[in-house]
Amino acid sequence: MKGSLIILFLFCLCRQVYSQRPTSIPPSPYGVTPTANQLRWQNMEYYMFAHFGPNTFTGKEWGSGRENPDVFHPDHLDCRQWARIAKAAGMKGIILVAKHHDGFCLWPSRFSTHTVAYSSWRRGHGDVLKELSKACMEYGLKFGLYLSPWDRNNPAYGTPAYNQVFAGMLREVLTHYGPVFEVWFDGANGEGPNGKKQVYDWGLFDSTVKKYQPQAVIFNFSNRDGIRWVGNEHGYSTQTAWCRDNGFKADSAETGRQMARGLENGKYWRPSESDVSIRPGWFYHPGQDSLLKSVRELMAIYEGSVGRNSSLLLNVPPDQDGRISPVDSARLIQFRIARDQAFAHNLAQNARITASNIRGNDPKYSPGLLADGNPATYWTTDNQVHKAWVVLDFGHLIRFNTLVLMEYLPLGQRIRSFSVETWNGKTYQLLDLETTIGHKRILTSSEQTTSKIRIRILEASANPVLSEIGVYEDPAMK
Ligand code: FUL
Ligand code: CA
Repeated sequence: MKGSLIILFLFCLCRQVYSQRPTSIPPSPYGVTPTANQLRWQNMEYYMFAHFGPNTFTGKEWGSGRENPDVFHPDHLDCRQWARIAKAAGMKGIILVAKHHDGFCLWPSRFSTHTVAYSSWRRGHGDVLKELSKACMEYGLKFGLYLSPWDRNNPAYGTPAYNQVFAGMLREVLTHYGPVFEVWFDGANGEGPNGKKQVYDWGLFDSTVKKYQPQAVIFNFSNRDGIRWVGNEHGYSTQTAWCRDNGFKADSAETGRQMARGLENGKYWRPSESDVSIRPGWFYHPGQDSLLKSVRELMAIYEGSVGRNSSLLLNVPPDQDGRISPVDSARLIQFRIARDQAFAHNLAQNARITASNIRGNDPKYSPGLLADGNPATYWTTDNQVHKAWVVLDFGHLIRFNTLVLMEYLPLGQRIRSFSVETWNGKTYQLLDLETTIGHKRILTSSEQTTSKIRIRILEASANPVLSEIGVYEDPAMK
């Protein structure tokens, strides 16, 4: 009898120890997860697009491919100025349009006669990629490249030989200018000089990028290290936005909204990128100097892209001198100031944060880590707990109008719906009912006065893993 009691006691003890231990090991990843390249890219959030080429001088948006290379003469080209402005604007990199649909190469490609080498600009010795890649390095910015597969100049376009030409061009730009963080393939596929359309060899283009720049992410036609298009050129993602989709199909009939939204259980991790121009056109046209997006519009775009689990690729086209014009640079800096002011002081840092469940009761997963300013630390729950809440108790009344939430993506995107409530002294009142979070979610509201905020995770496909919460009072919205 005594012996069996001891055995029972030991059994209970083991069960206790066993049932507590597994929960404090980190959660397993859920579903498809990002690669290290994609994670690094998602953390960049905001970077510059630079459309520059013959169109800058001819006033066109789509060049014919028949322009005289001499039209390209940025007499005061200053790529360091671009980099200096991008840096001051808070951007993390610059993606240069190295070849647009007109086929003109901003580097001396040996696969074409429509290049800087055939222009009288700098007597044929100019190379924009060289200057910009160096400037980016100097200013600690990442360097990316846009290349249009559609080529209205190349005589081989429309024949299988062109795929080799394009792969050769890729090899040139990916081997001469240092590390490239993103390669941007424009999907446009029109007719070339012989009236034919090209059947693109995406597999070849994809493997060429991976061969020479294995750390690069690829927009938009790849399933490995892929980035998807957000489906519009206005800079807006949708409220529900998943990092996954079912991969690219060249003849996709997906609508813009479907592209922005992605798929909860898609086969590939392919987060979206939102490309938009600060001006009406992608290229610089002097007549558009008074038509720049306002700071208010840019803030709305930022919240609609970065704030909806996408990234913001903002086009700021250099002018005919080869410089970013003063109106554009002034607007970028005003936008930076507006963001700095909006996110100046995270009130969550002074709140006491509690949660309905803490994984294994382990301080490693404590809700306090939601306001430590470090996206690498997170709060999470026991495996079986998919619904949970966190409360931020400020101890006194605070005012806020902006809330930021971040999901810890190395473990996959899990949260399907959540609510935000404020304490009115007696009960919690619903402020917002939302769906996905992803890398970052920014929610704005009218000015709220409260002493407590409760965030409830209502549905998640696995235990929720949140890395940061921000509570702000944007003075511009008061
Ligand atoms: C489109 C192009 O046709 C535009 O000219 C621009 O480059 C934009 C970013 O992509 O497909
Ligand atoms: Ca954290």
